[in-house]
Amino acid sequence: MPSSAEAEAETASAAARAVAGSETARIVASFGRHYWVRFASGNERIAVTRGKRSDLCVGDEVEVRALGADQAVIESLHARATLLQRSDAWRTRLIAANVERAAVVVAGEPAFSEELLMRMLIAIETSGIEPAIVANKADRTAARDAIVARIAVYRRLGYPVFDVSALTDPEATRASLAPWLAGHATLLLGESGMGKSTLVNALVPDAQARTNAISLALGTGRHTTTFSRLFDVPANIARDARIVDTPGFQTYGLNHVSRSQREHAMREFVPLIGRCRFNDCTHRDEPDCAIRQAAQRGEIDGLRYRLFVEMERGEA
Ligand SMILES: Nc1nc2c(ncn2[C@@H]2O[C@H](COP(=O)(O)OP(=O)(O)OP(=O)(O)O)[C@@H](O)[C@H]2O)c(=O)[nH]1
Ligand SMILES: [Mg+2]
Ligand SMILES: [Zn+2]
Repeated sequence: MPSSAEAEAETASAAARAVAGSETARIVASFGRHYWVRFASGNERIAVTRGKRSDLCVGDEVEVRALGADQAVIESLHARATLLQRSDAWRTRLIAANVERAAVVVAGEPAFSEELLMRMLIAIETSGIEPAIVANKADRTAARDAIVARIAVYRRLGYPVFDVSALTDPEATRASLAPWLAGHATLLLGESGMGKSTLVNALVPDAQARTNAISLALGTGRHTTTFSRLFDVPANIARDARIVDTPGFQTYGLNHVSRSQREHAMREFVPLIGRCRFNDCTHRDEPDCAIRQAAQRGEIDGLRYRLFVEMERGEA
């Protein structure tokens, strides 16, 4: 039951919206300052922001006001439950808002970068989003054998791992992922060529057609993933599920994440944090470093330890 204060606030904001003549919509694709929005009715259209505002992204809930038949303007943004970003020293990019889950898609061919996987998991976990790993292209058995030991490390750390072959066995892919997807908005992240769009095609049969329609309207290329887009997964595949496809990122900067957050997102580090001799230990070569010693003893994974220390050197 909402409290009366909440109910009043709800009524007040509904009234404000009614006065403004706007309608709530969700951003399902964005390209520059042009946004493809979907209303509760299922209607979709292009909307633009006022001024130079461009701090909106896929998944955002917005108020849209129609200006005649051809134009629509985004008037305001609703509060976000979650926001995933990436950032370097110069700028922060918004990836998606309001997703509850995010899966990093990896594969053996082309071989995924474990540093990028770590960076993405750190960003996901520090945004309060539930992570998972999709190990795609299981049909490429030799390439798969080469990554199986690395994937096992993440299973042991407690990440859900889905072994799938989105291209060659879409039916098993759907069966494997549907229970995890049901009831949530899920973002797919990962390097180019890992199979994110192929996964989306397995889960959303008309995804390609919808993407083509948006690409035509926005005037972008048709066949490569150049912008993120959100799809409803049909209810017969997963109940109440949405999925966001993203372009492959070659870098994933974590400038918006604090050093402490980065450390705490390394799950195996957590019980050791605070046990080093120095409070500001970099875990590189300080004496009595609990984390380096654990790596040397093989109690925590050596590669993840090395990649983290390397990453922090660049981040500092
Ligand atoms: N053998 C095999 N190939 C796959 C599988 N899934 C995807 N592929 C192929 O891998 C290539 C890349 O797949 P995409 O789905 O376009 O990859 P993506 O992650 O969306 O890539 P970007 O859009 O560039 O980020 C395509 O040639 C797919 O046909 C799979 O399960 N097995
Ligand atoms: Mg793609
Ligand atoms: Zn240390």
